[in-house]
Amino acid sequence: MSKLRVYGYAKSRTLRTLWMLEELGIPYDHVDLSTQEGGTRTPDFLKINPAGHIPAIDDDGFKLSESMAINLYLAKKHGKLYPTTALGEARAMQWSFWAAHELDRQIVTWIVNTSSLPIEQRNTKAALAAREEIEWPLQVLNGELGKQQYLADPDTFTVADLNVAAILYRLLFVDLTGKPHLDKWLRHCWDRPAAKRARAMRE
Ligand SMILES: N[C@@H](CCC(=O)N[C@@H](CS)C(=O)NCC(=O)O)C(=O)O
Repeated sequence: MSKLRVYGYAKSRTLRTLWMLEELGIPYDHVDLSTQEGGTRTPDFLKINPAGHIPAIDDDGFKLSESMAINLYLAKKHGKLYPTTALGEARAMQWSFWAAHELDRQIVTWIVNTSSLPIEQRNTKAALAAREEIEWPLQVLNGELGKQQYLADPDTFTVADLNVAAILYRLLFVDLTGKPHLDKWLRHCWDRPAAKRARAMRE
């Protein structure tokens, strides 16, 4: 059986998969693939993920992409951070799909156009629209986390928390005053030793 291989550099959504792998403590090979200069569109990489995005994994011949799906799969396969009931599993999927749909692209658009890009390339209109779009989902999350400590299982950190907190990575550097439950939960999730090891790969 060959070692699991993860494709993608840590300064990308691959951070999410690296965090999960660090939580699981399983051996893996990291192919530090960048999105620059067509790195994700080479014939070799398109055999791993025909969609040409990172992260992607090759788990002994089983190829999978989409960060949320990869993490759900890995947690379930290795029996760690995976909810133990059908209800918990459903909630983990619910939160992962919700965050991917309502927050992922929007947060990237906001941050890229307010800080990452050179000033002359920033699109202020797009940044404002994205910031507006994430306000309600962030309020929803703050409200839920005021009722219970974690997302899928009220008392236990699971893949649901990892997936959503990973999508919110850039909010660690943003003032979350007014959303105290979200702020506390986000910092608590990223304070985990495995999360710190993953972060160290990009910071
Ligand atoms: N929904 C996907 C998004 C993946 C994605 O867009 N990855 C970016 C890097 S963060 C990428 O591969 N961009 C380069 C490309 O599309 O060629 C996921 O969550 O895995």
